Order: sequence, then structure tokens, then C-alpha cells
Amino acid sequence: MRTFVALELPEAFEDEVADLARQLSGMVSGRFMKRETYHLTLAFLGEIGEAESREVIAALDEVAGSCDTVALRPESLGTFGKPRDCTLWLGLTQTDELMTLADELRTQLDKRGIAYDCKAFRPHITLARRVVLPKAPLEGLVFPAADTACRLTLFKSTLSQEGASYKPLYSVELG
Ligand code: 3AM
Repeated sequence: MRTFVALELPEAFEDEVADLARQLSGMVSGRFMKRETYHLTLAFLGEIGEAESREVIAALDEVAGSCDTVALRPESLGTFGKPRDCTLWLGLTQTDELMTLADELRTQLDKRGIAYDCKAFRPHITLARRVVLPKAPLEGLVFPAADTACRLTLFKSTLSQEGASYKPLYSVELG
């Protein structure tokens, strides 16, 4: 199964992210993510089997035992890809606590021989894909207020023509 580890978002924060996405949907064209897909990826694992998923669960338990809840501080919009076909995301401030959490998770995965995508961690919440950006800057947007993430989850990702759907397989509470 195709998997990744992410922070789940508090409901009030999700509401405000959805509000931001609504504002953006009047300014750019693209495939906006459904609200229930919002998350903050810490490590993309790709295909894993049963035995590996047990190791990932052990890694999450270990992380939860040593890491506190983390602040989510919306900072700016950002993109991956080309301006006429990009992924549009809400970037979060790289606080020490958030970067330490991602480091700790990756250390625990390394210890158990679990491979993951090693690109540098850039905390973000994906809002839309296949986005065509306008030439003019995106202005007048209301960003979500800062909040706190408390739950770390292993997700299964299923790809289909309608886009990916994500199912939580195992969660731990931080702190
Ligand atoms: O959290 P976001 O939406 O940025 O883009 C995929 C999504 O990230 C990313 O993992 C999350 C859940 O699917 N993803 C998919 N394939 C990936 C890969 N090969 C990947 N990240 C890194 N490497």
C-alpha cells in the first residue's frame, strides 16, 4: 500500500484553510483539494507491506513519547512546479518544534530501516493541484490563525481519476 505520515489538522484550522481555498478558487483555476484531504506531510513512505507498517507504527509510538504538540503558523502561499501547471500550498513557519518533530520521525524511521522521500522538509498544506497562476499577485487574502497540531497519523493513499483519497491507518496523540 502507498503510505505517508502526516500531522492531522484541528477542525477550526481546517475550516480556515477551507476559507482560504475558497478565496483562492475565485482567483486561480485548478483542482482544489477536498477539505477532508488537508494534512501536513512529514514523510512520504510510498509502497510498504504489513511488516513495514508495524515498524512505522512503532516509530510513531516512539515519536509520540518524546515530542510535544506543535504550533501551526501559516506564513505564505507557495508553489511546486511551473506557474501554468503547479501545486499551490499554504506554507507554515519552520518553527524549531515542527522541524524537530519531522527530524525525530525521520530518525525513528531510519532506525527501523523504513525508506522515505528524503527531500528537505518544507512544511505546507496542499490546497490545489494543476493550478494556473494569474500574472497579477494574489492579494487581499485572509490567512488562517495559528493553531496547534496534536495528532500524528499514518495514512494510506489511494489514487484514482478523481484524485487521491487518504485513509488514516494508525494515529498517536503528541505530548
Ligand atoms: O502533503 P502533500 O499534498 O504535499 O504530493 C503528495 C502528498 O503531499 C506526496 O505525499 C503526500 C501524500 O500523497 N507525494 C506523493 N508522491 C511523492 C513522492 N514520490 C510524494 N512526496 C514525495 N515523493
